[in-house]
Amino acid sequence: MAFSKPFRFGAGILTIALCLFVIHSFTSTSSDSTILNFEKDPNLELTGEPPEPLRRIKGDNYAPDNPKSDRVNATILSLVRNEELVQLLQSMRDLERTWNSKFNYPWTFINDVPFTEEFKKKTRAATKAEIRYEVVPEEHWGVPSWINRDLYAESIEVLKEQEVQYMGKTSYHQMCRWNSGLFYKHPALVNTRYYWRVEPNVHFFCDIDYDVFAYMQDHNKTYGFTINLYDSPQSVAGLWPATEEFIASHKDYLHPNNAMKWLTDPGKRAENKQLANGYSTCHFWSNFEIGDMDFWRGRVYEDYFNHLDRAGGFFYERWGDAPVHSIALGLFEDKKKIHWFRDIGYQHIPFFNCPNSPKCKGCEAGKFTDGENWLHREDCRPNWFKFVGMG
Ligand SMILES: Nc1nc2c(ncn2[C@@H]2O[C@H](COP(=O)(O)OP(=O)(O)OP(=O)(O)O)[C@@H](O)[C@H]2O)c(=O)[nH]1
Ligand SMILES: *[C@@H]1O[C@H](CO)[C@@H](O)[C@H](O)[C@H]1NC(C)=O
Ligand SMILES: *[C@@H]1O[C@H](CO)[C@@H](O)[C@H](O)[C@H]1NC(C)=O
Ligand SMILES: [Mg+2]
Repeated sequence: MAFSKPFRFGAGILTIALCLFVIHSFTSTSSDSTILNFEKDPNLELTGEPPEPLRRIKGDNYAPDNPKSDRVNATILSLVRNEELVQLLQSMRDLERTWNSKFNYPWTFINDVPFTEEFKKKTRAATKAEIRYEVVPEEHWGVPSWINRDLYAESIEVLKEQEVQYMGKTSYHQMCRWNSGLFYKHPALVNTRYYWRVEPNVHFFCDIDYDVFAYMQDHNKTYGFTINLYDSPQSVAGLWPATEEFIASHKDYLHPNNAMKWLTDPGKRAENKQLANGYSTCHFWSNFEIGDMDFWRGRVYEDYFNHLDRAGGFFYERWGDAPVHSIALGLFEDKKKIHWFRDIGYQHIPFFNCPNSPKCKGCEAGKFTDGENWLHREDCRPNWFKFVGMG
C-alpha cells in the first residue's frame, strides 16, 4: 500500500498525538486521584487553633506534681501489649514532645496480661506525668457465653474467603468488642471522664499549646477525631440492619440534630453502602479518639451496645469499634458536639491528618496517605464536611 506524502505526515502527527494522549491520561489519572476528593483540601488552608476559650500554661498550673493543677478529669489511654513497647515509646515520645510535656496528663496503660518490669521502667522514663498500669478484667475480655462456637468457626471461614482482615484472630475480635463497649467500665477509669486514645507506632507532628481536654469540656464536645474513612463493608454487613432494628424499638433515642445523612449517603463508594446494607461505612478512625466517656456510659449507648453484643456481630462478623462508635455518635449525639481536630497532626499507617501550620514538623501539609495511590479512595472526610462542616 502506498500513501501520499501529506497523508503519511498526517498519520505521523496523529500517532504522536495519540501517544501523548495515552501518556497524559495515565499520568493524570494518578495525579488527579490524589486531589479528586476535594476542590481544595482544607488541610492546605492555613490552620490555627480552635476558638477561645483555650486554657494555657501559666506558671506551674500544669506542673506534674501540683495537687491544685488546672488539669481536668482526664487521662491518655492505651490498650497495648508488652511486645509493642518499642512502638508505644515512639507514640509517647511524639505526644509528650508536642503536647503532654506541657500539660502532664496521666497515662493509663491497659493490657490483657500483666505488664512486664521492662515495660514499666521504659515507659516511666518517657514522661514526667503519672502512669497507671492495669489489666483487663477477665469478664470484659473473654468471648461471651452466648456466642455459638460452631457458628463463629463457620463465619470465620466465610469472611476469610471475603478477605476480611484479622477475621481469624480471636484477640482482634475481643479487642474490638472491648474498645466498643467495655473500656470505660474498667475500674481504673470509672472516676475519669475524658480520654485520649493512643496506639503504638503512631506519630504526632504539631505543637499543641492549649489544654485539649479542657477544650472538650469548655466547648461541650463529646468526641474529637482527625481522620474519617470508609470501612471494609464485608466486616460490617449486619451492623446497619442490627442498628435499624434497634432504632425501630427506640425511636426516641435519635438525636434531633443527628448525622444520619453522613452515615447513609453513599458518597463516592456506592458499592460500600450496598454491601453494608445501607451504611455508607464512613467512620471516625478510632485509633485516634478524644472522647467524653460519660456518653458511652449513658443509657442510650449502653442499650445500643448491649443490643449489638447480643446480636453477636463482634464475632460472627468483624464489627470494629470505629464503625460502632461512629454510628452511635452519628445517630444519638448532637453533631455539633463532634469536633474535627484539624490542628493535631497525626499518622497511623497508612493515613495522615497533616495541617498547614508553622507548628507542624515532619509531615507534608494536605498529604492523606504515603501508601498506594488507590488509598485516596478511602477518604470519607468530604462526606463529613458536606453534612456536618468543619467545626
Ligand atoms: N493488650 C492487648 N492489646 C491489644 C490486643 N489486640 C490489639 N491490641 C491493641 O489494640 C489496639 C488496636 O490493635 P491493632 O493491632 O493496632 O489494630 P489495627 O490498628 O486495626 O491494625 P494495624 O493497622 O495493624 O495497626 C492497639 O493499641 C493494640 O496494641 C491484645 O490482644 N492485647
Ligand atoms: C470525673 O468524672 C467521672 C465521670 O464523669 C466522675 O464520676 C467523677 O466524679 C469526676 N471526678 C471529679 C474529681 O470531678
Ligand atoms: C456548654 O454547655 C453549658 C451548659 O449547658 C452552657 O452554659 C455553655 O454556654 C455551653 N458552652 C458552649 C461553648 O457551648
Ligand atoms: Mg493499630
